[in-house]
Amino acid sequence: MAIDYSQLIPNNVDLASDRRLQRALENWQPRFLDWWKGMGPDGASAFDVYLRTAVSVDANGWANFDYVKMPEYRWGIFLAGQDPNRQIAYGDNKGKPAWQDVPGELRSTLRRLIVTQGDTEPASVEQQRLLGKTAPSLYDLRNLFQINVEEGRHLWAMVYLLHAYFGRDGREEAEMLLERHSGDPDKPRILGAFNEKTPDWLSFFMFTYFTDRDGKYQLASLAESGFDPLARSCRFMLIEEAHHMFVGESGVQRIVQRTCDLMKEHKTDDVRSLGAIDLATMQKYLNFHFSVSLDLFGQEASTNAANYYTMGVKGRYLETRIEDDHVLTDSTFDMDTAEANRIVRKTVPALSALNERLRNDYVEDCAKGLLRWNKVIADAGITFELKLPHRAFNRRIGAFAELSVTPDGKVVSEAEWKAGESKWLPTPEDRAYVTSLMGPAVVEPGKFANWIAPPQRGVNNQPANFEYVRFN
Ligand code: BYC
Repeated sequence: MAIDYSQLIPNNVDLASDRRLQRALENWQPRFLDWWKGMGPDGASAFDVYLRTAVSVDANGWANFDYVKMPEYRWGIFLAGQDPNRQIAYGDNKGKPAWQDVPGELRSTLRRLIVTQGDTEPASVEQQRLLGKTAPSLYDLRNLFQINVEEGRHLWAMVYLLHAYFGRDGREEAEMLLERHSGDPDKPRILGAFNEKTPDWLSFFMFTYFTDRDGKYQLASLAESGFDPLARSCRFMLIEEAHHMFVGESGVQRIVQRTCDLMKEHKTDDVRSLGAIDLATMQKYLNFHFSVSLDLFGQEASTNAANYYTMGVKGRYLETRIEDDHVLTDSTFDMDTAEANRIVRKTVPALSALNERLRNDYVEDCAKGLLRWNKVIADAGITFELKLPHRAFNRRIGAFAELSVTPDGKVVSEAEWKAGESKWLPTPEDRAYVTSLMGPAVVEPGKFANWIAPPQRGVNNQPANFEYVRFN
């Protein structure tokens, strides 16, 4: 169904036919806008930004570019097309028609998953609120704002589900999504990584590479949900998510490129003296963002995850392409876990290991970007390799939280770990150095901050000196 842009809330769910729901969402809309003005990109309301807005959910329609003032961006409700014959692909309900409404017994489970997903979206906008002040170029500023408005829309996607399918509880949860705030000691966001700071652009690119990629895997699992409106919402969100990860991957790559260029040109490892970010510091930021993002997958052994699967609420990554019985009651899974202060390999029931399985898919995907970054380093003739730390390193959630593990996977005493920490994770000094590079935003079209290389290509094939943001 085409998106109806004549409505106050653009949508492709025929909102006009349900007056109650329409009114409830129109009531939430000004609250969302207040939140955006208070917690969204700081001081950027009057800017004209070259943004992509979806005008339909099909291949031709979701990438429509024009200048928009962000508070006027048409946040709306867009679900991917419906397959009327869709069946639940796994668990006890395998083969039954997908649910168009929420089964009573799954109400609180589904609500909780939707709230957890929804909570991350505004959280990331809050985390990135101040980054516009130090953007390394107009190109990067525009990408930041594109991500921010789309995370806002992803919040809309979950709020629509809460309002449409969860009655009064859903409406209350939708209010709470605007009341919790990233890092707020009294009302923090639900998941750990979303209460961390994103104070500089190296953190931003690492976040969009590693943490948005958790988004990809969680959304892909929820896109397999038996609850069809959730599955269709997530399928459309995934299309937008791809750009966010591209911004992260290409952003880190451009920093690596600039650093390598300077190392070669000046025949030195000391790029800090040249105002760039050394590779060792990048490795520390990588270690931090990867480990924090691994925590987002939950416990290795999880009865929650087993129940979600068995009930048909949350599937595996690309569930329908996997060749097995899709019930998993007789299957096992091999994974690392912690026992008696050691990392041990165990064979466990596959159902209880679904979080870990998804984490495996994620880790494999994360490694691909490192291959590209390392190619830049190798092509420059520099002997250095960025590495993913061991998955037990620096964990707060799951079996490894109780162990002290080095990035190469060695279990050490707490004292040894503390002694090594400054080599593995960004120190206050490293953070202060990176922050010191974040000068006032570079606003001249085609110009870039000293510590990052230009992109290979412009947005929507625009030329290098394109004016992506007009400040007015
Ligand atoms: N922090 O059985 P477990 C994105 C809790 S990112 C705090 O493993 P489960 C985005 C857990 O709640 C994607 N608490 O739990 C990216 C549970 O509590 P109870 C976001 C945690 O449910 C960038 C207990 O520990 N989407 O979209 O299997 C920018 C037992 O754990 C954490 C989703 O996460 C944690 N990290 O797994 C913008 C999808 N981990 O029951 C956006 C929806 C676990 O004991 N969420 N706990 O009170 C889920 O599927 C699940 O909630 C989780 C947790 C995978 C997160």
